[in-house]
Amino acid sequence: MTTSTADRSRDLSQSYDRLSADERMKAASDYLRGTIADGLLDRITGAVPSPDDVKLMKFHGIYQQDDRDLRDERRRQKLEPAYQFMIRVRLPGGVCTPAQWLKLDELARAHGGETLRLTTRQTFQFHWVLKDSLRPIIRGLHETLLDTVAACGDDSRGVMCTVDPQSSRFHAEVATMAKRVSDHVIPKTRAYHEIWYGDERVASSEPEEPFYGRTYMPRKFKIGFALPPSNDIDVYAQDLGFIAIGGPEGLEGFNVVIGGGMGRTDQAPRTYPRLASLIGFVPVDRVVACADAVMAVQRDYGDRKDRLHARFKYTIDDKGLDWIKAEIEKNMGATFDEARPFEFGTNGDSFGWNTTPDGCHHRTVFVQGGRLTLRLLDAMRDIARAHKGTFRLTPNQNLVIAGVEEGEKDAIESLLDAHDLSEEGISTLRKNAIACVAFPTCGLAMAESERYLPDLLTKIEKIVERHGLGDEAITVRTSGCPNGCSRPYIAEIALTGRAPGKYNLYLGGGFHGQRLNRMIRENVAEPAILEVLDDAIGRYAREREPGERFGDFCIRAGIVREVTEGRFFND
Ligand code: SRM
Ligand code: SF4
Repeated sequence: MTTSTADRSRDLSQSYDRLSADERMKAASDYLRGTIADGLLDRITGAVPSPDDVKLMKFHGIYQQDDRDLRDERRRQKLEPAYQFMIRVRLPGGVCTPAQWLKLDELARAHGGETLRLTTRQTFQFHWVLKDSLRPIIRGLHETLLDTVAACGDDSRGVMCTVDPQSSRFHAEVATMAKRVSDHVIPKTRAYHEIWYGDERVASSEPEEPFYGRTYMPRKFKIGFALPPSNDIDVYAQDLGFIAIGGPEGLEGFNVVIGGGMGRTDQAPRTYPRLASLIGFVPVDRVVACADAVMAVQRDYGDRKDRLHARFKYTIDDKGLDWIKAEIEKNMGATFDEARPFEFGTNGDSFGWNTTPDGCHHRTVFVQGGRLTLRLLDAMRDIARAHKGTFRLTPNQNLVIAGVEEGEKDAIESLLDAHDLSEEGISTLRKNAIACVAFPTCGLAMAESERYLPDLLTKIEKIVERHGLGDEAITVRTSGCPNGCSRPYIAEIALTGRAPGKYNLYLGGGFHGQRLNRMIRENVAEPAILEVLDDAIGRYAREREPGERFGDFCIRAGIVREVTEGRFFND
């Protein structure tokens, strides 16, 4: 990766007093080793005792959590919290093989509370993992060439890629590109191999992290590849997004968008969600160099003193888009071409069977809230034993049984029937709704999300039905706090948690993720939410124009004001 720019992150790490505590911790961590290996041996606690190691483990894809349903009771009993861990797998483009699926299944049954979670960035999470199970899981994953490196932490996270098999004839090329970029931006430290696989440390005169240096990125950095007309990955929510552009001869290159991000903090008005800005076009052979160049700008100029202000979106707004673009071009050694025309149609998934020109069949399976319960695990285990293609995880937390050959289709269909896996009777509203995890595992949750969404949808479905709207496609997303892990600020209807049972309500996002929504009610309970929705959906049923989307209607009818700047502040 690029080392041509002065590595300001390494310069800065010399003057510790100018850096935030997290930057100092990273710099002193010996390239993410810290004392994690010792902490795993501590028998006194179910936690990893050093708070610095807890942070460093995120770079290894591991979060220390505790069961929040039990927190108060355990406090009363003077017991330590019910510590457990979440492990996130690195899975570029959300693709895995049946053998990998079977291993994930086996590990989830043995060590992960008999459940797996499909995430909004197309990967698997294990929850409910005890300290002693961390190594068995990571070594088990290694057996099928999976790992959890940089699934969290201040680095480039899992690279996303459109899954919709019908979205484009360039799908395979773009998926390969996503994997290439993911492999390229992965941290190079051997700490992971030493701690989790037990590899010996090998002395080397080579720099351990030629790109990242000792302090890695100022904050998480997210990359995604979209294939119009599908914007399932929500490209405008990525720090760096590539939008595939094809021509008569094949895939020509990508439009590049930068500076997307959802996270905001209710009490910090200077934080805001932002849509990524389009800066130009790069040909296929310049994609890796472009990723390098963009990341180098954020590495060198991102805020390393204030983590609330450290995402790339703030660097861009502080320095100016033109300045940032010029720096990227300098790093890349080339200028961007003018962006090419493209059009998105939806950010949802296409359910049922789809067939691609290569004759392969693909079946999208609905997974409510991304949660693979034991019933779904049983079904998918049987399917994985019979399936010869791949599985693809969608950014809407659903699942595609992909690459099914003609001769295999009946067998898969019979297994789906045998396990009663059918989308019949499930509304379009429900099939494309997203909920973040929230309680009981997420340490930052303020309100329920995954456990609340099914009931909330039932109530919204009733409103939609009462107003005679039929099976309407309206995007609904809930997050248990304003961090926005379900990408709520681009949904047509969104709730973000404020306190148990209380949410901010947002309306007016773009149907294919192209426009931010706006808050219409702050810190309200369900009756107030349903009242607003009843009114807005009722008006939509009566006053909408042909083909008009609910989010667009909310703007046109003046229910909320349009967000025109590509970002909104707390107002
Ligand atoms: Fe997220 C933190 C779950 C996608 C923005 N997110 C967390 C943590 C790790 C809580 C924590 O820091 O202790 C959550 C773990 C909960 C649990 O128990 O599993 C968590 N985020 C998730 C997942 C699992 C939600 C889901 O239900 O699928 C998603 C995992 C994605 C993955 O596979 O890598 C997930 N998180 C997102 C997204 C969506 C995306 O990237 O497309 C966002 C918004 C986009 C963005 O980054 O701006 C997102 N998560 C955050 C933030 C706010 C970041 C910010 O800039 O302010 C936090 C908090 C933080 O980083 O400080 C956070
Ligand atoms: Fe947790 Fe908040 Fe993310 Fe939901 S949005 S998973 S509550 S950090």
